[in-house]
Amino acid sequence: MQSELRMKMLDAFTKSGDEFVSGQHLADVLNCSRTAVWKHIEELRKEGFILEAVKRKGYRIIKAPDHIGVDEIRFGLQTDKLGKNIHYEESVGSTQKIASRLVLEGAPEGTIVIAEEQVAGRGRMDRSWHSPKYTGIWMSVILRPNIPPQKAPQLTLITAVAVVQAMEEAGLHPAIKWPNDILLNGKKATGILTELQADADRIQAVIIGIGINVNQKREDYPEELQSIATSMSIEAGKQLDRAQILQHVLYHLEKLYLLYLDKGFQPIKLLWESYAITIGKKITARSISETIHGKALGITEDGVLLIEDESGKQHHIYSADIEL
Ligand code: BT5
Repeated sequence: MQSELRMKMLDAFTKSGDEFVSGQHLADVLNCSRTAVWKHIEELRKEGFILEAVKRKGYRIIKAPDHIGVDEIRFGLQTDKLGKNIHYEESVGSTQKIASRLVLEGAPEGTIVIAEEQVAGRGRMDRSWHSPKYTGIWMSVILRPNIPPQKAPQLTLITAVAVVQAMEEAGLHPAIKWPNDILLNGKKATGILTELQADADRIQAVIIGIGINVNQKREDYPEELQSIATSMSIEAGKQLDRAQILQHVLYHLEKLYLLYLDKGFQPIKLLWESYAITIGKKITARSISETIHGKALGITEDGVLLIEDESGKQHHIYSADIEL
């Protein structure tokens, strides 16, 4: 919509306060037909406005879009480093791609890339991640830990604990499914993708991609995801404040990351295991090269999953999809 029309429309709604604005009044203000008014209203809806339309009364705005711009993230953020440098975009392919570029340009540790929408959001192994506008937290966090590359998977587990803690603050009861899924009520509500830029023995940067489904409604998911995905809002039964959840995630992630750098993985491992649904259960782990059935015993110091098969043999699983 042209910005002038948009301004006129928003002014008309502002003036009317809680009252409805009739379609005819909007048509007069915008100097267009009633059909064109309806189209403009639909555009506002797509931009994230929540509108009420009542026959013979007209329209009113219930809520302006819930944006998570730089100001919304910064105001109230309780961290020293994470999120102090924010790269915000309305729409991107993938925040991971932007973060990789920023790493090469020397972005400091703690830089975050955040987008309202991803049109080519990525999961592991080139899978896609559904990231519709104004509904979730689509974020990449740049860390520069001084650890060997093989320890990087631990950062996925640290991040999972941080997201779980932030979800608990919203009154929910999440569980972790190794390595990178957070489930609410048995369905996936968050995915984590950890990518590395490293030399043979030194990490340049770790880019942690976090996708949290916050305010999606069930019908917002494509059919193939409806039975396996959920959002915080679906489970909480109300709309949630994305900026606040994001701040909580950064707060917990920073605390856990500092604990990890100071004391190693052991304290995080204990926390992680307390939230993991996989441990002690019979599971199937599918990777590109093999499929293993057995009992999940736990994770190792490096964050590797240990499975014991029927013959009593133990397997170290570095990367796989888990079925319970
Ligand atoms: C993941 O991969 O779960 C990692 C997702 C990471 C997303 C973040 S968003 C910010 C950053 N920028 C990016 O481009 N990515 C990161 P994986 O375990 O491979 O799971 C992918 C599978 O989850 C897909 O094949 C679908 O089946 C399912 N899926 C896709 N979108 C989903 C969604 N919004 N909610 C729940 N499940 C989804």
